[in-house]
Amino acid sequence: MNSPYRCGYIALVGRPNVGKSTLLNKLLGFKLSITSRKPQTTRHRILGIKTKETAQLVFVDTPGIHKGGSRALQQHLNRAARSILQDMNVIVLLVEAMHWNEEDELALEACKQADCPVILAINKIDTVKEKDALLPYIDELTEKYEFDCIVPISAKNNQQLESLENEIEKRLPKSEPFYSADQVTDRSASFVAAEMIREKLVRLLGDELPYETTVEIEKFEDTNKLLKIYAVIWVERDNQKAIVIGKQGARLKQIGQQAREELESFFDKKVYLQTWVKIKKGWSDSERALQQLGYKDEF
Ligand SMILES: Nc1nc2c(ncn2[C@@H]2O[C@H](COP(=O)(O)OP(=O)(O)OP(=O)(O)O)[C@@H](O)[C@H]2O)c(=O)[nH]1
Ligand SMILES: [Mg+2]
Repeated sequence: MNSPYRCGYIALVGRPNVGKSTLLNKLLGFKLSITSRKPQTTRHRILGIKTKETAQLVFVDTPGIHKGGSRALQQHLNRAARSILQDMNVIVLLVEAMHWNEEDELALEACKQADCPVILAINKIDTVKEKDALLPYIDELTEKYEFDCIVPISAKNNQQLESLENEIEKRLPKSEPFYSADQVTDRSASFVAAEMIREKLVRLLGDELPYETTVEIEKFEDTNKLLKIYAVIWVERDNQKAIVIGKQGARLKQIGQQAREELESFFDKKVYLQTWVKIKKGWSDSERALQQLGYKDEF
């Protein structure tokens, strides 16, 4: 009863697509960070704050650590994921059951450089048909580093998430909460809105649309009864614009509808959403354009 309050920062780290953002949303109990089947979905650091009676857990979802390409955006994402690790109280290194590769190795190397406990969470255990195969895999990972503990989980199916949360919580420092109990993220409402729209783009367009798409909120008006959101979807080329808009605007309409539903659920309010598609040539390769779109001032 009398145990002191705990509070601290917990980084969710790992290669792209292992389920970091899915795990964050499940731990929080609501959808904050966007997820998709495509690797490199998360592009920005985002805090998810969970306030409980015993502790405040400040989760940090990070872009997946991957083999760096030459493009400015990709390099920026790798740097971002690494720099986040410096000020953490606990790191959760997320890997996928039965699939360890070079990029996991990179993520592990980044964790080793940080000066805090590292919990290994082995995700997607629901996909392992032969449960016996998991034990030798765990043994193999144990050899790689002295992890503080290892918890096999399924973020998707809510398996073992409570154990993981307990392991995290008991490693947090004794401290008063950093954030007020009603704050769920450090990000603005318009950031969340832009991300939810981007998720629909990634999910609905899949491989048709390359990496060079981003969303900017031009206006965000919160009236008594209605949220009015005006968004621009930036692409690099004419043909990409046509893909996003679709035949007679069908694609864009679908994106808008799905995003609006999600936004209404997140903000618990009616949403009016207006979207435009515009072309900005070569933004993902240009340092200046990255800055303009908010990729450069976060760390
Ligand atoms: N079967 C299964 N799939 C999962 C599980 N957790 C996440 N996924 C799926 O894995 C894919 C990637 O999930 P994300 O949460 O977007 O992964 P991420 O690590 O945040 O990816 P990046 O942001 O690209 O680094 C999605 O299709 C998820 O539905 C799980 O426990 N089991
Ligand atoms: Mg993610």
